[in-house]
Amino acid sequence: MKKHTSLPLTSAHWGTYRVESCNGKVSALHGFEQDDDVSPIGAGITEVLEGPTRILAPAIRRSWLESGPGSCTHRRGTDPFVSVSWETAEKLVAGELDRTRKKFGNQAIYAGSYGWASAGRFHHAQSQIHRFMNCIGGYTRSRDTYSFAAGEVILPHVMGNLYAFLAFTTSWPSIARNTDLLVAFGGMPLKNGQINSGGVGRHTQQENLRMAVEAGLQIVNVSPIRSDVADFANAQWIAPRPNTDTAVLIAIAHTLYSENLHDQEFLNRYTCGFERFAAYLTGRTDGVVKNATWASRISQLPQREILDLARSMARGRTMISLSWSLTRQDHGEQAFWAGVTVAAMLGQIGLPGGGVGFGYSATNSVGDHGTKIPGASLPQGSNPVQTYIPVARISDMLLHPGERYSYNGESRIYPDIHVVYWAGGNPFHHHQDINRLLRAWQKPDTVIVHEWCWNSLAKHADIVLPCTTTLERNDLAFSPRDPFAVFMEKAAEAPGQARNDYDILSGISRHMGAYEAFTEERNEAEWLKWIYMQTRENSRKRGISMPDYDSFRAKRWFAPPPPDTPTILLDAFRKDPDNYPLKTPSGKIQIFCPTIDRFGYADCPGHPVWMEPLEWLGNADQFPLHLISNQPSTRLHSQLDHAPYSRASKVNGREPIAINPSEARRRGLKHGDVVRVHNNRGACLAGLVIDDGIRNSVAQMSTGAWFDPLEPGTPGSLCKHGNPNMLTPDKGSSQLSQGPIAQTCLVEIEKFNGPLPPVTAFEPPQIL
Ligand SMILES: Nc1nc2c(c(=O)[nH]1)N[C@H]1C(S)=C(S)[C@@H](COP(=O)(O)OP(=O)(O)OC[C@H]3O[C@@H](n4cnc5c(=O)[nH]c(N)nc54)[C@H](O)[C@@H]3O)O[C@H]1N2
Ligand SMILES: Nc1nc2c(c(=O)[nH]1)N[C@H]1C(S)=C(S)[C@@H](COP(=O)(O)OP(=O)(O)OC[C@H]3O[C@@H](n4cnc5c(=O)[nH]c(N)nc54)[C@H](O)[C@@H]3O)O[C@H]1N2
Ligand SMILES: [Mo]
Repeated sequence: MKKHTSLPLTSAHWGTYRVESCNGKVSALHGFEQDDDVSPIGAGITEVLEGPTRILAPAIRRSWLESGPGSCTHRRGTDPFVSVSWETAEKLVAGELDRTRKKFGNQAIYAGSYGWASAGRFHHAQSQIHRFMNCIGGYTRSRDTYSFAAGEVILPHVMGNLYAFLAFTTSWPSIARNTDLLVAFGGMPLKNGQINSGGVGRHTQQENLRMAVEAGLQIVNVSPIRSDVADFANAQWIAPRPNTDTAVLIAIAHTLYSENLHDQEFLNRYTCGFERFAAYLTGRTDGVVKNATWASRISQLPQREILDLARSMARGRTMISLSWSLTRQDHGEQAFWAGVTVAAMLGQIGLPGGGVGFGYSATNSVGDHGTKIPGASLPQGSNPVQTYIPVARISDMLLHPGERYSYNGESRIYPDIHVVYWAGGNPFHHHQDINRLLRAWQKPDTVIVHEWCWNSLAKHADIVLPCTTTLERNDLAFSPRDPFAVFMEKAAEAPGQARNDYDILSGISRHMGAYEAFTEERNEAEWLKWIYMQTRENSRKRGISMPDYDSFRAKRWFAPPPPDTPTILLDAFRKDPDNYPLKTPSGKIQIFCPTIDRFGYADCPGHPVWMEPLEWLGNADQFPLHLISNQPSTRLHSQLDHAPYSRASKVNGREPIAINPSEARRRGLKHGDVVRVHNNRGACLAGLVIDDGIRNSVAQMSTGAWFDPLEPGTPGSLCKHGNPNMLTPDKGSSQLSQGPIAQTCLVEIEKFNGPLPPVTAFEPPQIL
């Protein structure tokens, strides 16, 4: 490893790497010497920088080019593309944006452009596109995330801003020293800790977990999947039916209350509205006692297991970890609200190693003990257009322009979208119910996409503009959640005519009279220096002394020393609630929330409640398996699915789906079979894996396999490769948050007996 320390660095959401290159091409990536737990996701990018999946020139869908905007939109995904020059592409894009803003107004351009894009502060596709759109009069934007919309909308009503809690999560050293029991709802999968949005210098989740386990930490993994906590942690595995955690948490609350194990003083001083919740627990409000017997019927956990868990949580110092996956469910607000309520009843919020955390190991940063660099970003300007959608309502918006919907106390109207502009995200990966998305996708006149690879999004666009990867440009990585600042050095020439997103947008802005406003006449080097200097200034104010720009560039990275003491979430609030109130209307934890209560939503009342989700094992009939489409261990979402590491994980070329031996036996299936996974919304093929670490009646299939329809352009067609979003429902989590609910999904699996269609996901479209 030592010999690589003189090589340039690059940064990705999955880690930092030393880059070896030769004659303008990258030959290898080597793990960063500061990182003892390098992710294997990164290295394989070298294999796909060039080759058939790489987009080399601007391309226009033929019908669109020949007959103009809105032509044969049902042929998106089947029409061939025509290569054009940059000059032509720029003029077509500028002309179409101009036509749209003049004829329909800027709100008819949807540029929410959700997605993870790449690490690097300057060449961050969303920052670029939003800045550009603001320079040409604005756009309809999106808000919240696919990660945890239900959580990020509910928490400000209950406790405060989720992002602040993620930044100040009680850090692992505090857990190792103080926590007796960590109860992880949704586990703490190390596979997810490989990732950190914006880059990661050192992967620390594994060493932290080991340190805590060696110090005697007991862990309970509450999850349908045993491997959600690493084997070495010797966790107790409790597997309720998926989507029933809220009922389990409420029964834990009931047990604490009825056995007088709760901390009434804490509830009095730091929370409000507990009485209303207690009346629900005891059944005074609805005649149903929410005890362990009740939750046992819902979750199918033995009643004893729930009682024992509640009692052991009250016995010592307990940390509750609430995985983000709990929010990507129907009524996904409730598990976070109920989890916070149980933590409040235990009275340990703000104490070392106690209380609650949101998703330990969901990314490397959650619980990481490091000094974060307050990195500056590219200024976005301001958006004069007021219209937005909760991000996961995209199909609804396209299918129902002018219709009303509820969101967080407001009644809003879907705008009428004519142009969809996407850079740095992949809705054909991330959105639920792709068959419905395909129908919605026919609505806009024009779909414009910046991509570097011929994935399903690019194939379903009208105008495809080829962009660079991080290895083909200079950039700066500082994640607001990671201690490392990295100078990302250009290591290869972009193949073909690929351009940086910045250069693509600069070119278009020239045709729209927005060049000066967009670029401020700075080039890449000038913007990088500008961003660094802003960051250095922000850091100085926080007592972090960053080197001057030239020294930083020469050394290529910088990391401030870690803080002297561990972070304890809400310790100031606990010590002095009058001077450090929470950012809620009462300044306290709101177990009952008058604001939400006033909204009058049947699907999100004023305190945590259990409600049956749309689909769960309690109403399974024709489709008896609960599908968990969780994050993949071998890639980031759909990114690098075409690289060797992800492709090596496929079974018979298809995305693996795991069920336990008895479910396999019942269906006469064996390891390696190609199966058809289906429900009333759609179907995909997958490769069967048998794993006794999967709960009964559950199937696990990661997200991210590139969508590969048997009959392109035809909603309802089988996906040959294994994209689970063929199956997931497209419904808002509630009227409060309208978040995505991918983890609420029932399916059936059967052996696929027909002739096996070859996977074509990684083949480019026809280009004329
Ligand atoms: N069923 C199911 N679905 C899910 C989830 C689930 O758990 N289950 N999880 C959801 C969650 S939490 C999330 S966050 C989303 C993630 O969804 P996305 O963030 O949309 O997924 P990515 O595959 O990361 O998409 C990023 C895209 O940006 C492109 N890209 C990378 N760098 C650049 C660049 O520099 N410029 C440009 N123009 N493009 C670039 C990549 O090629 C890729 O196509 O998925 C959601 N979907
Ligand atoms: N390697 C890798 N890491 C990633 C990502 C990636 O694409 N690849 N994506 C990143 C992103 S964008 C995000 S938002 C985070 C997401 O972080 P998480 O939401 O934590 O990720 P998941 O893997 O979807 O879910 C974690 C586990 O929750 C369990 N689970 C699902 N449903 C239920 C349920 O109803 N009850 C219980 N008790 N458990 C349940 C599943 O078994 C699953 O393995 O991950 C990040 N980390
Ligand atoms: Mo996410």
